[in-house]
Amino acid sequence: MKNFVLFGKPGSGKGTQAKHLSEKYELYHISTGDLFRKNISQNTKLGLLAKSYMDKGGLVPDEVTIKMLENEIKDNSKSRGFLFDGFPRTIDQADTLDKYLHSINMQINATIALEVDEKELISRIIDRGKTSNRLDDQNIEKIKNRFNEYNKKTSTLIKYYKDQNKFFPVNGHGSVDEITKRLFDLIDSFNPL
Ligand code: B4P
Repeated sequence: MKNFVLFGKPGSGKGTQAKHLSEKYELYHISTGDLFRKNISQNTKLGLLAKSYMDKGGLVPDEVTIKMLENEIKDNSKSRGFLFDGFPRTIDQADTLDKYLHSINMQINATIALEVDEKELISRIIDRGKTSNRLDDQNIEKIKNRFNEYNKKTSTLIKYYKDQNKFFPVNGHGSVDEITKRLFDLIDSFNPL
């Protein structure tokens, strides 16, 4: 079983590329952002809580996010592997994920980071905001807050995974197809799945 983390700043294309990767390598795709948005659309208690953070561009608290993630892994334990999209986003989330996977004889095999500069990210997010109805996409201050959250809480994961020799950066500029090909080439260069 192989498990990958898709890593990158807000809007770097994690969700976009996760669809292609999970299809080709038959990985179960877990997007914490999508799970929160599903809960919001169903007006659950978790959704209401998540919304109060997401709408401002902040991260949802770790204890809530980690519990939801563990349940999702348990419910899909027969999968060929997992593709974690947007998780982990803090050192606590990464530590808990490592310990949890270890307890069920699994591990993260690679963290693949999409690298895109902030000017391009702002333009992608504002563009999506015209149709997405996502409040966190529509306002430059909220978008900047998402970058601040990334810089304060998430970017330290680069060292965390580098120290484990599991960090693989990929150029995230270009067309969706070009980036997908770069990701396929990288994953195919690992030991056979
Ligand atoms: P996420 O749902 O993870 O979303 P994201 O960071 O905005 O975007 P992603 O990188 O997936 O980009 P996408 O493919 O959509 O997070 C949203 C919020 O949820 C967070 O801010 C936080 O509040 C909360 N949250 C989620 N996980 C959490 C966690 N673990 N802990 C705490 N809180 C958590 O692409 C963006 C846009 O660019 C799209 O419109 C796409 O079409 C376009 N695009 C993609 N690739 C492109 C390309 N090559 N060229 C041009 N446009 C492209």
